[in-house]
Amino acid sequence: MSGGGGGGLGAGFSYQKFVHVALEQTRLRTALAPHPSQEKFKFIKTNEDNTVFNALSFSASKIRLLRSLTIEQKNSVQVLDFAAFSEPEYDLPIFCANAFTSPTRSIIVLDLNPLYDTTEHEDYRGKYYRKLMPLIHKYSELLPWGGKITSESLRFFSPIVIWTILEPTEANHQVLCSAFMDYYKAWLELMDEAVQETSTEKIDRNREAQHKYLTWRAEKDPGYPLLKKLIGECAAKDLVREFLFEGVNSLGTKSFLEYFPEYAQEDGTVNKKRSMMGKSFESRPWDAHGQFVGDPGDG
Ligand code: BLA
Repeated sequence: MSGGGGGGLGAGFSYQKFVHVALEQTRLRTALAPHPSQEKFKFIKTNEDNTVFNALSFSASKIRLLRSLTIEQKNSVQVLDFAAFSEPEYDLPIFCANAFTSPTRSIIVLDLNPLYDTTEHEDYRGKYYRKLMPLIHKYSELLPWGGKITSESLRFFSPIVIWTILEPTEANHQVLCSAFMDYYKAWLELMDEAVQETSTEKIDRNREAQHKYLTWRAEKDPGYPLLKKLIGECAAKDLVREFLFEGVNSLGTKSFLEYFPEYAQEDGTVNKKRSMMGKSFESRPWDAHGQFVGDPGDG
């Protein structure tokens, strides 16, 4: 597992290990069954022969979808996209680990993305994040805030989000691996403790919140241009809608513009821009208690 020349990791490491360990941990707590999307996406053909895709998806009693995608390009790009979505009977956060590593830098988002915006829904913040705040205190120095970010992303992030840009060194990789496991174990713990909701109204609300999240990411994920380049537009669209954000076609019927009307253009189509608000938040916009203190104009 040693890095390539000069400590750069573009060549010598793999996110596959993260996936293996996470699946091992999951199996200690619940029985995983292959998800229907698994068959179709097991073998993904790429336009470049030095590139390997690995896609896995499962479900379990409380887990609607647990899926991972890694992309490995010899001596250059390494990608991890690992996420877990609960059944709508639970209002569990969405586990989200995304890493894009090139020979010069790693762009990382690691979070338990809230199903409900934690600034608007203080009860939700209290329920899940109050006791998780030590996690961000543990890592905020080694994995510092990555600087200005697409402002729309903030509403999908929690007060413990790790958003960082790192030099891809062996040491940073070790820290990231440790943070990934800490965050994932925290999610598994919440999953274990989660009690099934019985009110139809609340279940419907959870389902719609998850659908809104899936709708956002299926339309605006920053990884999409690279996927398009590697496997072509059609296959990339399929991968996004039927694998990575599976559920976008089935959990709800609202369209992207119904959830995010600010993206509507005069002719009724969706604005292709990734962001209407632009980038902001120069520094971490939550205080030590997870209270939002951000000012978009702070930088
Ligand atoms: C960049 N990826 C980014 C950035 C973020 C994320 C925050 C920085 C640019 C920005 O401000 O948007 C990730 N953003 C997220 C995530 C959420 C979000 C996870 O809002 C969740 C709500 N990244 C991947 C994958 C690929 C990838 C799978 O996770 C490729 C297949 C690539 N991400 C990628 C690339 C960039 C990037 C190439 C730099 C280009 C850019 O900034 O658009």
